[in-house]
Amino acid sequence: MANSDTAPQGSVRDRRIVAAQVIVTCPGRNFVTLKVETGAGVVGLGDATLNGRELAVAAYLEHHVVPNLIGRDAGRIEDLWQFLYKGAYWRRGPVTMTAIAAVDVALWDILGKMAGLPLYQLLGGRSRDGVLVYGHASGRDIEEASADVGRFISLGYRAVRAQCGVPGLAKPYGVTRQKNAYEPAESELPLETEWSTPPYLDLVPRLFERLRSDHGRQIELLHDAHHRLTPIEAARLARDLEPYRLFWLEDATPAENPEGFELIRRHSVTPLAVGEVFNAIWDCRALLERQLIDYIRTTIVHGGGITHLRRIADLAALHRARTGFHGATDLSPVTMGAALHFDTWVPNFGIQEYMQHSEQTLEVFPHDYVFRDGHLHCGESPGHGVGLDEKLAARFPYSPKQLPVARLTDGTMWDW
Ligand code: GCO
Ligand code: MG
Repeated sequence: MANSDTAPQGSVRDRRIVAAQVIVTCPGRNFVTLKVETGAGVVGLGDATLNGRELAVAAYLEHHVVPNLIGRDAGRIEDLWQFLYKGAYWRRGPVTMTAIAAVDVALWDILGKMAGLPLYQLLGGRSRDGVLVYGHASGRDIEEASADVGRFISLGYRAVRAQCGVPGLAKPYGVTRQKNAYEPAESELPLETEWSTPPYLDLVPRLFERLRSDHGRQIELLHDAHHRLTPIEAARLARDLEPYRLFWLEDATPAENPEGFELIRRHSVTPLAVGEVFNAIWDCRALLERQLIDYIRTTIVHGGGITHLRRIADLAALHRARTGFHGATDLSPVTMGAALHFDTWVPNFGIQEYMQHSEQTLEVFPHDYVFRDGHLHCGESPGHGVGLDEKLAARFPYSPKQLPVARLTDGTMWDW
């Protein structure tokens, strides 16, 4: 049954899955990749990286998913998705949904390669010429952050996220401490960072006032509050930011409680983005149906792959919300490649986050997407267009790293 409609074993059309392998590599940061191979020798790749919890997904794949894949028809993408989702009995959750996403993306990659078509073509074809992206600017103070926004503008970016150090707080979120781009997972045990809301609420409107005065009103500006505020604090920030016309304010308050977003909406028209920590349509449902957000951040790798993201994007479209996929460096180039094909097709596209990977990472994952004039362009090669140099990957073994935690100045655990 599972394999009844595939061609004879070993023929060029043999879609049976004959091998699936989990590859963990750390070219500067950890990535987990699933490689699936068919009887005809077609290979598909899926990203399975869950920052700080990489080996949990690797083990879930190795022990609980891969044995179920062998012998099945790689062309039955939908059925395999339903099998992995419903068949586990234990539904949803970041580990499970990331593992399902890895399989799903690998199978779409295989389908594209078998058809000789880029993934966006399989989804329904091109809806736009390029994908608008936003880069990550930051600074230890307003001065530095504004200079960094200027640097992104000079590189051609049309949208920039800006984060800034908060007076009196060491190790603020989103501000780079090395000369490289900001990378949150730096240490084997979580880095303890400090948080205090009042100086932050005082600073952020001043930051954006300065950015508008230095860079004008053309550039799109974004900000990530990273789940730190209570609903009423978030409402105040969203209202105070209105004069500076943000593209979005992200994760203004933890999203487990949709009522919090009702409170923000009551006070402000600043567009809101949420969902990078969601993993299923059920997490997105209340916020979308109650018209409480404008952009949905849930992306392919943590949201069950392309098959499930199509459903989330369609639900968002009903409420005139648009996609704004998470694209931090802890999502591998495989996710970026797949996301760019999805972004190229999806009718209700908003923006794509683009936090550039290091040179070392990009060497391990050869890819065909390119940045031009503030946009990323997916390539035309069959599938999602991202590969893995396994020899090079093997030179960078797994290195345990966790995300930081945040505490209030009196030591109370807070949301990081
Ligand atoms: C973003 C995110 C990231 C996350 C990271 C966690 O908007 O890019 O908030 O920086 O913190 O992806 O692993
Ligand atoms: Mg974020």
